[in-house]
Amino acid sequence: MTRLRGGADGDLPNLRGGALPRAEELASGAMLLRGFAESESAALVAAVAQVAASAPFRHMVTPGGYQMSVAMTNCGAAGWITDRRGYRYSAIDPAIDRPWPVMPPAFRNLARRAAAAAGFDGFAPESCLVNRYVAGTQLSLHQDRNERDYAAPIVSVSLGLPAVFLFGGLKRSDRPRRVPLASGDIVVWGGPARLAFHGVAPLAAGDHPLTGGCRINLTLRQAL
Ligand code: MD3
Ligand code: FE
Repeated sequence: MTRLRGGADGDLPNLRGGALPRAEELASGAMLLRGFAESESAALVAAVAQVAASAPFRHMVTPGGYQMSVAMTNCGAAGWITDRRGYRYSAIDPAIDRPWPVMPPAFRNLARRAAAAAGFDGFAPESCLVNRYVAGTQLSLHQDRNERDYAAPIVSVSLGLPAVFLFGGLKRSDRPRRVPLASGDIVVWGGPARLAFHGVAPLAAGDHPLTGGCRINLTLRQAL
């Protein structure tokens, strides 16, 4: 168990006489940084609202014809999309036929610091997918394979209602671990974990001071 700088209360003592563990290696290359984004979370949620004012959240359709229960939008030079033609990155938001909104510098800077804290220096994401979950929304097990270079990690930031993240193995049939994620938590997914199957269990209803009845997840990627 290691402790990293960056957590809002990373240096506070606790009743066990030590420091709270703020960083946990979930698997080789997968580092959970609890509370890493806590102190900036309100600013991040405000920036998401700005992005969504230009590129509204929408429920995309999978190649198989199913509408996703997760609502999505993007910012940055490229955004992840799906439709009947497949999964891919696009510089244009197909809903409005315009480029995605600029990535807020706070997103890029936070992702760079988190990646560095997990051992990945020089992370420079040009794409941020914003996922919005309400009660009952889930994301079924999948791999992220639409990026050009699997050597770059993916940085994910959880905001608002807590979720149970499902972290599987390199085969779909590997039984996933259940990892609770709270607002302000960041996970850096690199190394062998980069191609692990993963998903999100159905969101429990709740009311969070930052986001009300939803959970927002940012995934920052070097996609191009
Ligand atoms: C593990 N999003 O957008 S983020 C996705 O909470 C996605 O919205 C989830 O999976 C969410 O593709 C999970 C955590 C995450 C992202 C990418 C990964 C975990 C990952 C790539 C490889 C392994
Ligand atoms: Fe994913």
